[in-house]
Amino acid sequence: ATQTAPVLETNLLNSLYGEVAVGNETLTDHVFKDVNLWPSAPCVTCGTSGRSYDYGMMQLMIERCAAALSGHLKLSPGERIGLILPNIPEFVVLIHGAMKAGLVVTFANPLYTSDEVRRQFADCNVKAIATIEMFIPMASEVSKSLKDYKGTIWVGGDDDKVTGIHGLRSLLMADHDADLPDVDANDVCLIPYSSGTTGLPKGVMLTHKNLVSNLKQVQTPKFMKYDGEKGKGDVILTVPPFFHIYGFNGILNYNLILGYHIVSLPKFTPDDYIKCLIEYQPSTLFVVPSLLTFLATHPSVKKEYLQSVDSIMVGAAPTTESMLEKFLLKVEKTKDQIKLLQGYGMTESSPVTLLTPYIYPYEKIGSIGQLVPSTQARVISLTTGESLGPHESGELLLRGPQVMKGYWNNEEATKETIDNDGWLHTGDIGYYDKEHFFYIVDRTKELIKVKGNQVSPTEIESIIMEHPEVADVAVVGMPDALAGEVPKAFVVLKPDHKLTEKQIIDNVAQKLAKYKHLAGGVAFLDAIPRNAAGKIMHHVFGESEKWADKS
Ligand code: 4UV
Repeated sequence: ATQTAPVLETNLLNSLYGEVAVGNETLTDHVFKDVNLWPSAPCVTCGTSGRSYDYGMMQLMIERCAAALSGHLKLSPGERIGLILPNIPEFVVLIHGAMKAGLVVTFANPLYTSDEVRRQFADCNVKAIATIEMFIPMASEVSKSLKDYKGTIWVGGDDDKVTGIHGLRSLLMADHDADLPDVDANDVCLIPYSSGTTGLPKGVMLTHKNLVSNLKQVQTPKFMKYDGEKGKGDVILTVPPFFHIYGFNGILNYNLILGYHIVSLPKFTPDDYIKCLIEYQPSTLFVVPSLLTFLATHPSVKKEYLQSVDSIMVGAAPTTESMLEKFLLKVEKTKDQIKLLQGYGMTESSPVTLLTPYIYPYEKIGSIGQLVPSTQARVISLTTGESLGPHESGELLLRGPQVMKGYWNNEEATKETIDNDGWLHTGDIGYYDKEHFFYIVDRTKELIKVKGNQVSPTEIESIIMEHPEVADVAVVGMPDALAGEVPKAFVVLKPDHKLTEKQIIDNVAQKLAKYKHLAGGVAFLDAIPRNAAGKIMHHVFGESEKWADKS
């Protein structure tokens, strides 16, 4: 073992930006640490309704929410609360109020069907749900399968309107007798769901320390607009959901720390987005690649609307260099006038591991960036497992204090993802250059990314397998100009069965959120390629004509 160690140390990359101290602050304390310096600055605004709170009011509501969850709903530290909320200002009240009360939050996409929400909330044993009026019936239905359920919170409602439901307004107005706990920074505070490299979505256990470390890592002057200075009052416009790790920690918490005005849309429409560009004059846009494509190609986006914008942050799925350049051409800006920044992350790493510096050489455009402080990387050969040198592609491995504690109730998946030396196996294929800029070129994992959203092939495959006529199935991501990828099903039917493409598509559509629908269609095959262990070789589909549609 001593002989191989030096070999392993070769091609082990450390961040060029040093280390950050991992403290003992809780996430909410860290995020709102400087709030007293700018209490009357606008904090979060709903870009659709205009509803807005300043920092002082936000802090007050968070404290009152924590007291209500603990004192009125009787939720105890460590218990889980599920949020089914779009990007609205009250999202911040609920999530930080819950964390202040020592609760563990899990969030679901409001577009989910009740089956999807139930699966997630039952898996981590949710005791209370907070949602908006539209989804109260879904919350009530889901709550029937939850043990020792303590109550539903109606964000935007009053107590007396629906019996048995707690209106958030009433909760915040009343005084509650609560003894808030001392929260330990090593405690888990967030369980987002991710399918990781394989299988169904799993709960990702993130501690205060994981999330705070990551916020400290990205608050490194080189990666920041004002070299680390806060309180400049910039306006940011953001669409990525707060119920995904990019939207929550990478965007929301990061910009709250800086005292920025966060304008967000609960639901993206081109008209609302353009209205926000004109009305709020944001300096920074946080996007996923499909939104960048919209900005670069949609006829209704005029260059005048982007006059206030000086930087755009893009992440969560692959971005092409040509799309970044197309965008600059469309808005007639130079790379100095609008900085195109890219970040790479995973739910399992809180999320940021790589980021482009605020100022970086133009020839590196398309790179996912450099390692943030306290983060190490290796790129390993897919065949030999050895660590590779510059410009050699292999699987990207990452290590740092932002890496999750593990998957919830799933030691096996944890062991498959984080090895004994603490390396997170990303399932992404990439390389680095001599200046330690990284590039993603492919993926070994099964995950499909539709407009930055995770889609687990296994989840769709198991629904298709429910048809008694289906003998075998594989779901694969197919390239799509706008969404990046869309799911397509390859199906083997039992002899003489006549199940149609439409029947398969409709059944998936009934059970899963829209972005998981089979937009890539269905193809019928004679056999699904599987390896010796019986695992579907998802990767083969993209490569070979032999799997082409035979229907
Ligand atoms: O688990 P997840 O859904 O997590 C994310 C998190 C994304 C980011 C990106 C930039 C940030 O600054 C930030 O705060 C959060 O998407 O999916 C993880 C997988 O998404 C792909 C890759 O396959 C990951 O394993 N992915 C994420 N970012 C990029 C990407 C990227 N920049 N380029 C290519 N693929």
